[in-house]
Amino acid sequence: MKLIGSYTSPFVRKISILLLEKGITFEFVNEQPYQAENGVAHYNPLGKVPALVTDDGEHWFDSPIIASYIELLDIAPAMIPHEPKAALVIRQIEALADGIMDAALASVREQARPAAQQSETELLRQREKITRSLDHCEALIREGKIATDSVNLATIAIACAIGYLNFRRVSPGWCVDRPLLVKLAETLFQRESFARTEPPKA
Ligand SMILES: N[C@@H](CCC(=O)N[C@@H](CS)C(=O)NCC(=O)O)C(=O)O
Repeated sequence: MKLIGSYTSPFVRKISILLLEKGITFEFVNEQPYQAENGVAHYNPLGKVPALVTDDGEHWFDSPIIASYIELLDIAPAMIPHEPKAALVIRQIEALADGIMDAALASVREQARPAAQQSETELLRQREKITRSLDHCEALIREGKIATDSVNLATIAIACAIGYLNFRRVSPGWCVDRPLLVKLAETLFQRESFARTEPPKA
């Protein structure tokens, strides 16, 4: 199995962690989707990472679909519950975490443009998405819908989103007044799968 991705993408990190937690061996194919002449479109016509290529040559893309494919392999530990409604709850939290990643990535891309072309309105719009979504996560934990010490697709996705905020210094004050989210992130960051997939420092 080959995982096509970059070491800085939080979506790729989510998939790497699922594979590591399940002990599935894979080859990491390093591709930079934002660099000219990259080979990502060969695996995903959208030109985005992650993409997964199975030993049978199937191509899977978009991280939620890849997560579903990995779960279909039926290798313990389960990262998505079997019961359909419980699975949907986990998938919705994954979608929320992915949305935080999307908004953070959009902010990073906006800030990479020449200063005169950057839109404060757009940056604020993305920041508000992140703030609302983090507040929603904190509330979900407070209401007992997410346990800070459970390891599943939802908690992994949330921790990857927070790891990306830290890495790119987007919303640097995210931890203020969100003690439960801090606890969740600190718990998951201690796992070997997270340590092994930390984005490069520079
Ligand atoms: N919804 C996609 C988002 C993936 C995504 O946005 N990946 C970024 C890297 S972090 C990318 O490849 N961007 C390239 C582009 O948009 O052209 C997923 O969950 O896989």
